[in-house]
Amino acid sequence: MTDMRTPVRHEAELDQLCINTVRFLSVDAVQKANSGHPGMPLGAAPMAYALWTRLLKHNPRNPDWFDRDRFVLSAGHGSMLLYSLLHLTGYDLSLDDIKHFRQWGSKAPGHPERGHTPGVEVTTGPLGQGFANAVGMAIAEAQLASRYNRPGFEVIDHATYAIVSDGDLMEGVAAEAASLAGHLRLGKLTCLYDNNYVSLAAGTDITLSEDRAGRFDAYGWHTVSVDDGNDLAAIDAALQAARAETTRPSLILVRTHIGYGSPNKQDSFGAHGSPLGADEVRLTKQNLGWPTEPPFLIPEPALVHFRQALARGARAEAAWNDRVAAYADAFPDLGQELRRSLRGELPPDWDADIPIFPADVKGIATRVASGRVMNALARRLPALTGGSADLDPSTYTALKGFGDFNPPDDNDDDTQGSAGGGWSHGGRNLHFGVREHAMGAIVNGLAAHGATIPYGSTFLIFSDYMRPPIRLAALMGLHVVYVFTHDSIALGEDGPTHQPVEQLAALRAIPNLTVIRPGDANETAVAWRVALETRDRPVALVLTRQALPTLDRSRYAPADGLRRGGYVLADAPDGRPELILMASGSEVSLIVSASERLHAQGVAVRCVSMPSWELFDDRPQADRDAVLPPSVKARLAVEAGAAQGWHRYVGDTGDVLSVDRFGASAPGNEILQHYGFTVDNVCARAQMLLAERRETSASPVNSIRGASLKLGDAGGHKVPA
Ligand SMILES: Cc1ncc(C[n+]2csc(CCOP(=O)(O)OP(=O)(O)O)c2C)c(N)n1
Repeated sequence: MTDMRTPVRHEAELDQLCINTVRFLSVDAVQKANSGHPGMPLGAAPMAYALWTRLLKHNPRNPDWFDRDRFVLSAGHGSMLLYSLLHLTGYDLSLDDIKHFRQWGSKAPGHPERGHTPGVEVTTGPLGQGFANAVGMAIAEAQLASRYNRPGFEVIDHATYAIVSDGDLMEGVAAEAASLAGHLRLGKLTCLYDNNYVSLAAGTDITLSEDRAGRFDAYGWHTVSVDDGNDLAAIDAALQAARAETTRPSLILVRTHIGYGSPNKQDSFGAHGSPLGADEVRLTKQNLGWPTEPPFLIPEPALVHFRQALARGARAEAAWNDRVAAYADAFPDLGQELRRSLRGELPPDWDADIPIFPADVKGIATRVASGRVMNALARRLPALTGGSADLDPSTYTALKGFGDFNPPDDNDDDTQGSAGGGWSHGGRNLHFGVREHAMGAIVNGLAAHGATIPYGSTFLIFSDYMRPPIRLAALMGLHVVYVFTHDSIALGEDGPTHQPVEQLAALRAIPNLTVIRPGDANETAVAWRVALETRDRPVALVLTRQALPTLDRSRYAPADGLRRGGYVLADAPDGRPELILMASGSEVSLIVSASERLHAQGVAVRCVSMPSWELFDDRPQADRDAVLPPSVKARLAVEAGAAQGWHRYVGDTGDVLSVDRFGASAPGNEILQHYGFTVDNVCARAQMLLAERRETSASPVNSIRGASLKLGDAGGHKVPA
């Protein structure tokens, strides 16, 4: 048994002491919580120890130091492994937090959560996501290095590491991301694969028999195998080989044993997700020569060794600060730009080129307006970077002339699909290929990395393919922008497989995600402003394929009303409506036309644009009541999507013109007719509501029926403050 009081004499002895400290801190925490995953930390502790004490560039006193290496525990269920490393190396995570692992108020939650625990880069747990986040981080590093570094001034120079598990490699999102990472030649990305042949419910012999190294070789990765996960020298050598490899990402396949050291549970799925049990903890400690008491033992020599990270980290950060200062002297403009991007600030006048779209009855699609706005932003906003899942020509998301992110020596002859500006790791146009899921997770990695404002784009229907990372972006509060186009049955001929119905409702159900469906080109411009100013959560822009009239804002309320989520476009005389029509996106122009007809029929109608429920719900009650006065019960919402949720705004007595079945294959206009999205039908539904109101009550608002609606009159709208 290790004598904890005597100084360690040999380096190997100290290594072993440190590794076992990580192991049993993790095991004791899981045991005390009576919940968690002890098997993974027991097996993966040596590789984690080697990386964290010998290679990883980090400063525990400043987890936000920008040029730190990024570390992702993709196998988030092994969270105690990470918490042990964070505590031992000196991050602000106390032993008490670890003793309260998985308990209310502890900084050591069940799975690693970004923003909750200092030093946790990304929230992980849903397998595969962390792997793809790491790819995004490596892309961010490569892009920023290419933009900012100058000979002799390497201001951006860090690596990205991840520990990944069988489950990670089984998930499709990791396959997508790995394929892209290989193609992009992300040489500073290294994944350590905890290759233990056991997952949650069984050995992997019943689920996973492909040649993993061969698969990654085929993706264009550099692969190294370590036959014994306890062989530190072999792990070190593999890590060094990965570091020396600069043109391919590296996968180090480390043969480990889940639950290593546990006499009765090693190599069994029983060690995966349940505490070992008091008896087995004791037996495991005895087996590995560790004192059975006290729990949470941290031998002094181990702590001293781990805590060397503090001085090393402080030195590294200080050297970097000097480097950045010298850089800012040599390249003042770039230095200023870099510092601003690092702080996540928008440059002054970032929005100076955003176009104002002239009123136009024929109008343009909001996807086209979005494309113009993005390109107007790109020059002044270097942090803006992103792309689509092979749909740029349809989503209008290419930043023209701002380069394509690809290996520099690729694609010299074939410039198909290029946004212009050259192929390099400095390109701001990311080409995700047909990989929506990875795109979602990769943009999360870019946002978590910092100094970028990433966007990802596809058809709204395929937001379903990226729902898990959207949810995680919202959970992490990442500043990501989604550009979802082809937003309804109105997209037409592609038919029901491509026509979103329930996707808007599904996105709105995600907490902390702002969904904006602008009603015309000028609302689209404001939506982009909101998306860029909103730094603490993701924003989804939901845009049309088809052209929409650009409203004449001298006649209707300014598009800036979008900031309030819902605003009165045009009102009944004296602001006393008997009927409210509300709509988002493409249906706004429909209710505007219907309002004109109803007004001619003598109805006192208010027309409300509702581009964003989340922005609207954020307003004080009085503001919301000013838009939707509680006394007005006749309310009709019009949206070419599922009705779910609209009753919050139309109330029990209101109505929703919606799409609650699948779409159809036909030209968009025809489908809209068949589904009732016509002025005739909106007016008929509105009149029915009014008739019902008159039947059920002698409404005082009836007295203003017949007064004139001032649509078309600049003073006609009444916009709440
Ligand atoms: C997307 C997703 N599906 C399912 C789970 C539930 N789960 C947690 S760990 C795990 C498998 C664990 O196997 P492995 O990745 O090999 O980890 P190890 O058992 O080696 O710790 C599963 C299915 C999850 N966390 N994420």
